Amino acid sequence: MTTSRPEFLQGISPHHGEVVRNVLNREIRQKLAAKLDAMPSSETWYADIYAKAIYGPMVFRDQDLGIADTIKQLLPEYRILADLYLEKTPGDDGFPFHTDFDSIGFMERPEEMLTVWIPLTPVNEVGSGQLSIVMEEGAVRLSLIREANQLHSLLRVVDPTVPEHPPFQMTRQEHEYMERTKFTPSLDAGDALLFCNAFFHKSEGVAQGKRAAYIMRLVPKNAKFNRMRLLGLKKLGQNLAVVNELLEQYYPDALEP
Ligand SMILES: O=C(O)CCC(=O)C(=O)O
Repeated sequence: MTTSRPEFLQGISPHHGEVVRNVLNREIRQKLAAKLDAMPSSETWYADIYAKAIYGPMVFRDQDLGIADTIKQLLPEYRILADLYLEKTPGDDGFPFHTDFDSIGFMERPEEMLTVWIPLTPVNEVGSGQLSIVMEEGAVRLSLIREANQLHSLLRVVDPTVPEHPPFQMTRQEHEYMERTKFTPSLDAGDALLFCNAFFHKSEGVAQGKRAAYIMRLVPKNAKFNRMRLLGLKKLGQNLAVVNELLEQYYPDALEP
């Protein structure tokens, strides 16, 4: 676990920036890698920026991997909603600083979504494809502005009477501030970095070989979902496997013809 946690951060997100060691042991990692290797890359824009990207392999549901049980013990107050697999090679750009509201804007409180990022190859030095997150209060405030901006745009997808607003943009100074203050943990294969998706994060470069990461998106068990924004994401074709499941579960009437 990481040490000092400012009170404001604790208040917004109890797990942001936590590192948990050896969440997936070698045997599970090997089984997981074999499954993911056998699956084709998804047809998403993720696949344009990674050597291989599988959006929603849903392998956390496989009994023989036991991932859901592991997470249940680690984070009993959460439920796993989705997963993602990314392979990154030296030529890939990866993601610059971002938050994930475009795909998870369906939550009443999107900042509560928790990512469990598990490298399947060690990421313990520069050039190994680490993940950086930012925990400074200023950056968190900026991220919440971005959240408001993206959720506004998502409402507009369904309700054209919502007026247009210029897209969120980061200044050079804000970008430099994040680079200066980012936290880039050293992780072994199977360790996990926990972070809330409302907080800025970015993928660092890979100098050689391949970096593989298995990523899960979790929500508090009592999370509430927003009907209109779910419909907005459905209209945009974003994160459809999860969006359709949530609509069926919480707003089945919205799917009636
Ligand atoms: O693994 C990466 O390169 C990026 C992961 C990421 O941005 C995310 O999980 O939201």
